[in-house]
Amino acid sequence: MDRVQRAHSLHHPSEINIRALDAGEHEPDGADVLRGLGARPKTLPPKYFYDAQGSRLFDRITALPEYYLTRTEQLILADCARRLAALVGPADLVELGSGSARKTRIVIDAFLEQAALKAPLLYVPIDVSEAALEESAAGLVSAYPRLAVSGLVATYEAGLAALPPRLAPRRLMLFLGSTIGNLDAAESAEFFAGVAKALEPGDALLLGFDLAKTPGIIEAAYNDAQNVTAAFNLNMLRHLNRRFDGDFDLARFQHRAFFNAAASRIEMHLVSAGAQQVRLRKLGLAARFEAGETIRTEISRKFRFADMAAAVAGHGFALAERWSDSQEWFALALFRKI
Ligand code: SAH
Ligand code: AVI
Repeated sequence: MDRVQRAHSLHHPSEINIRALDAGEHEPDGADVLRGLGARPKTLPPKYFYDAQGSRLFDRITALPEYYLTRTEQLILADCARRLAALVGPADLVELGSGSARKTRIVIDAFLEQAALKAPLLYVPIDVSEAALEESAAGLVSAYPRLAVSGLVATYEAGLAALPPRLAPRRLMLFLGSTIGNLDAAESAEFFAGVAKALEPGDALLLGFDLAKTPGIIEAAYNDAQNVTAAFNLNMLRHLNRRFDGDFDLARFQHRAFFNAAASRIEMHLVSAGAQQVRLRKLGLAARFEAGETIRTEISRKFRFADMAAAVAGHGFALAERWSDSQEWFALALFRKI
């Protein structure tokens, strides 16, 4: 059986269609957890932040005074959306890691305004968080009568391999929020290869990414005064406990986030408060921790524009336009598939 046959429909009001896909053909659920906790140093994939509570916590992060990323990207989008729609022309919108899709509304508004667009506008959100996808899709169709939402609860890879048929002449792929920074160089290369495969010549990719800046500004964004980022980090353990019948004691791990200048990235870790053993029964795993040992739960890379442009160009894209804020803290780049 292939992935599409295994997919099941979650929802069927007329304008919403949401399908849940298996993570992939290659791996059983949790194989990446086993690999990460078996490695030295220990790591866990950031996708496990995003159960329903994790998506809510991320939403709270985006409103924090220290977390400049979301509001900066939102300002840039508000400035460039009309030009973006004019450059791309009538297109289906496909968004990877769509989350609440709040910023996406600015893009949707601009594409709905296009005189040439024949309704409906197709929006394909792809996200591992079923709760975030359900909530954002319901909000979008009630706000936009001319929008058809065809969502996929899936990893990027599985979602890209199962896109619905096109309605418009072009496809615009959106990857916002600097979520690209949560992938390391090898994962990014694989990601861009998957995006390139899902696009035809003339299609477009809009990428939002955080730019390198004074480390203190970046570190503050991941160490907020209200400890919401700490709660977000620790929530990954709660999610793993529920999903894999585990016994992580959240009181025995601490949030740590710092800027690794050599790698130009934030690293988020969970630090073990003492020597302990943790079990994830559904995975048959017993992991030992020494006092002070950490699990790296996330990297968040901070880029130079030219490096990102070159990395994407290497996958058969040409840079069509770039936008930034007045402080050059965050960038949006529009690429056209060659
Ligand atoms: N694009 C939104 C949300 C960013 S948070 C914004 O800019 O604010 C990252 C989103 O990506 C979350 O909603 C999370 O559930 C999703 N995500 C993380 N890893 C994923 C993966 N491997 N595949 C698909 N979605 C993923
Ligand atoms: C989703 N991603 C881009 C966020 C980031 O900034 O790397 C996730 C996050 N982690 C801590 N705060 C926010």
